[in-house]
Amino acid sequence: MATGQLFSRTTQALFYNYKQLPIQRMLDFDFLCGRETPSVAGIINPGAEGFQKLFFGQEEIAIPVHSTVEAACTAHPTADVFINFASFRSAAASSMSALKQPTIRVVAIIAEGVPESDTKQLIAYARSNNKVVIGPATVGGIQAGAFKIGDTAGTIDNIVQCKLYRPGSVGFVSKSGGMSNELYNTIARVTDGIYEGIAIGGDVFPGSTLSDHVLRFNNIPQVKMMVVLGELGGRDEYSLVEALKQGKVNKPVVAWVSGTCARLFKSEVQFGHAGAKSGGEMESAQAKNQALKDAGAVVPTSYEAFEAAIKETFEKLVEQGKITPVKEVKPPQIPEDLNTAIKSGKVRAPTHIISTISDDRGEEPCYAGVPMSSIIEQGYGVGDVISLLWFKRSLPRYCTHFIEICIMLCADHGPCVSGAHNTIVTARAGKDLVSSLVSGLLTIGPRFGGAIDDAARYFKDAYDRGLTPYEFVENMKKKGIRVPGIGHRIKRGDNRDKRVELLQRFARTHFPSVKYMEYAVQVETYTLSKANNLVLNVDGAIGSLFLDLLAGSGMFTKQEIDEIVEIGYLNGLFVLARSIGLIGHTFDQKRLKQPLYRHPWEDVLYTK
Ligand code: Q5B
Repeated sequence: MATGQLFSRTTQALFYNYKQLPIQRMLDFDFLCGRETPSVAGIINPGAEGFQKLFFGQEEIAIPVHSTVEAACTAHPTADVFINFASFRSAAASSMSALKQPTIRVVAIIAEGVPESDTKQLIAYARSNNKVVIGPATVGGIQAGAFKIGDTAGTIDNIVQCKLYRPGSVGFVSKSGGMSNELYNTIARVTDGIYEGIAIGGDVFPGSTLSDHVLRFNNIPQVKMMVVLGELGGRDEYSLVEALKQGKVNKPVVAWVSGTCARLFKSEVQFGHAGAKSGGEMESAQAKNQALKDAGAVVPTSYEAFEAAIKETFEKLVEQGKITPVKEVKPPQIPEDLNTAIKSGKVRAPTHIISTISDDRGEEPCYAGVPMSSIIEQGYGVGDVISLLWFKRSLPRYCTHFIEICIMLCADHGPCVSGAHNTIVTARAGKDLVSSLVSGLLTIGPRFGGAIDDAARYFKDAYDRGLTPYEFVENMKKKGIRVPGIGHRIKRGDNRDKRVELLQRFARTHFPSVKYMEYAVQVETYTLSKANNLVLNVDGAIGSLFLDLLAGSGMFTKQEIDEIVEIGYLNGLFVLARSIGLIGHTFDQKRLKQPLYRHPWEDVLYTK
């Protein structure tokens, strides 16, 4: 692998699996470094295509999403790094298909737990095709001021703290991703910073080794010294020892192998990484530190002394004139995400919607402030829920019972009424439940079922103004308006609507006052004297009785009653109730496997 640079300020990657946070962190890093192009050219999200919106500095950009590795590589032939955020189950297969693409040069595998046999195949393929694998089980790597893999180096604050937004003179390689963050900090404190940092991952078989990267750093002119952090277990460090002994590395190497404490344990110890277990003596941290020291690396006596050793080595190079410490630059400020800024109280933003009836943000949803558990535990019914969500208050039981009676009585009125007919025809045309339902609901209006509000408006106005039924009906006639709530296609003076009788009986027994209903009955008496079909219908009964409920319950002010009537709440009762029947008709037709409806010619008058 030892050719040199893996990345540059123009390197672009393909990102496998849509993970919003690490991609956004890469783009924020780009902005911090003053890159002109985003480092993520495309996203591969198996089975999905399109675009993902992300921020590049202050601007939103749309990054193309591809469903396969092949499609992404064809679309972005200059993107040569493949960042694989697949799970351990699919990481090997997707990494192999990336390695097989001629455009891909570097593959970083983040997943832990990739089967070792799969990793070995990836390594063999990569080596024979002159490609580089970083990982598995890695956070990735970073070239300061140029390119960053996924979550490497953590938050923007940490990246700024570690001066990773501009290149320094130190090449750093570590097994551990977590510890590399620690070392980025240490190196920034005592040197002019990182040029490139790689975490090779903690697996027994890493895709690329410590010595692979040290030898590569040795070929990069900007890297003046190397820092290596190994760990107990495995023999990877010995290939570095060999390289040092053979004189293949001519820049200073400061190294430490962690895990010296393993000797304090009586039995074999497995640390966090799969590869980090104390095996034989050769694999101990002590043996590896000694071997590195003997081969010429600067090896401190403890991890605590690591920082001082790095500092000393760096200062020596500066004294020798081999390093001219880089000039400090001030990185740009990354715009803070609105949500983060709001959370921290730094900014405020106007809301776009106001809602007063329900809230699902807490532990349980609330209807008008009443938690769902109270609604269930206290045995609330549908009438109570309607009173909370429509009227924003708990109404007395007789009121909520009345609402429930309205719902039950209006749930259906057979297949021949306008709504049911439409629903049946729609269901028979093969349409779905929602289409069949709304097709029926759309017939609800001033003639069919939707006369409740107007009935309430006109009866209230006439009663409150003290009009006699005669004056009221004749005034309406003069204006050419049919009295809402009066008249029915099949009900007659001698065949009254049972539903109306039931509602009236309930109200007479439970309501404190039924003055509006009695007025409607007087209107009916007058209209029946004109024609036998002009009965008080179910809309008229509900409209007048709801006026009595609002006025008699003592739960509403006069203004609130006017507003309810004005806005028109009451048709909602019919809409809600009849939805039950219309849904039933849809299921009925589907269950009966009814064919497409066609109206018979004989039932149409064809005329010119
Ligand atoms: N005339 C309901 O009419 C209907 C008059 C009137 C003065 C009136 C009609 C009407 C007001 C709206 C209303 C709700 C269209 C009805 C419902 C739910 C349902 C349905 C179901 C269910 C019926 C004959 C003569 C004419 C008219 C006069 C009629 N209504 N005058 N005020 N209100 N009502 N809708 O039978 O002199 O001959 O020209 O619009 O309250 O929808 O079961 O089916 O649960 O599903 O077609 O119950 O009353 O009568 O149009 O032949 O009129 O009476 O001016 O006089 P019809 P028409 P003239 S409940």
